Amino acid sequence: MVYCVHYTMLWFNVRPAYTVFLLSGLALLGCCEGWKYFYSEDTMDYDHARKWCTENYTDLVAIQNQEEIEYLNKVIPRMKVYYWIGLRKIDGIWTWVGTKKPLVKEAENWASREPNNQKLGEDCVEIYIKRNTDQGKWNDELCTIKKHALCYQADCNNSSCSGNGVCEEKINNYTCRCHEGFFGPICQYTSECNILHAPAYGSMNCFHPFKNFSYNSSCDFDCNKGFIRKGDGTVYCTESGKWSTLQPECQAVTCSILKTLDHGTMTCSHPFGNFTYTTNCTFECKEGFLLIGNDVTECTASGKWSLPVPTCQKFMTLSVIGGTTTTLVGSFVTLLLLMIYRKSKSLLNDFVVWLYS
Ligand SMILES: [Ca+2]
Repeated sequence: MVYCVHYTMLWFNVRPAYTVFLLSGLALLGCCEGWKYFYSEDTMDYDHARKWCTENYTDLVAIQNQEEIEYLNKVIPRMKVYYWIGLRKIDGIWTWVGTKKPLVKEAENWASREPNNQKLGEDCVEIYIKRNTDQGKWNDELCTIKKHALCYQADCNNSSCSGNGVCEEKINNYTCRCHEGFFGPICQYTSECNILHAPAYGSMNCFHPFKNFSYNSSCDFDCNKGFIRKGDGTVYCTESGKWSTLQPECQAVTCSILKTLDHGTMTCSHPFGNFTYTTNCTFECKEGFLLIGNDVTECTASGKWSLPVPTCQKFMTLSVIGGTTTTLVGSFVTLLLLMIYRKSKSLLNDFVVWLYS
């Protein structure tokens, strides 16, 4: 709670017909201008008094507590007639005209033997300012009787609490009840989280409802083709100024680990880690062995190898009937077949496999 404990009195001529005075609060924390009271020099019936207040200020005063009553009795001058306040009987119930809320028992401040409805139809309420007795107390009166209007001007508006809190009127002051995630005298500050960046091999898309990387900011993360997100896809900046969870990472998709060939070699490049996305492996067979299949394969974004791993087959010896052994060099046969089937590599492979099986 912040209350202004000092005030100054300033005189203003708002309109030629009326001189009003302004109680300007010296706000603690230097944040607030103060809740101001005004009264009319002229007297008027209740309806005109309310009209005058609502046209020039906010409304007839709505008494909130005993402190306000004491304050008004202290600073408002005594007049021949007293002042209308924002309380009147509506459908038989004493009601604050500004809020339409009924007067609760605890807030009653009637003068002794009031409300007495003495003149019948005493449906409006005046406040005794600086009366010899019952100072600051209320009396029900005929609404048609002319009295001074006692108005207030609220300070709370949409920007009072930076749009981030509930403004509560106080005497000569207002206070802000800040929404979650905001703080400061007028809720001008918000919790801030550390700045995030797009992950390696991924992207980040953030939404900042208030301020960059502050309370309620949210960031979505995606990973490039061939990478998998490790962690939540969305993180939020919380009230405490910390992210809801750790920023996710993008890890390369993995393929099965390949082994080097029997009777051959395998040479691999691993741009993003062993046997992961875009790993490229080349195969060769030792001398005297023929490579059956494709000599290159690559780890794809789906986690599968682009082509099966080849094998190395030894060149074979063919036996000829009659005990004479003639060795045909496998490479010669292969060269011949290559010439015949050069346009159909798979057929060639099948044939070679059949030949040596
Ligand atoms: Ca009365």
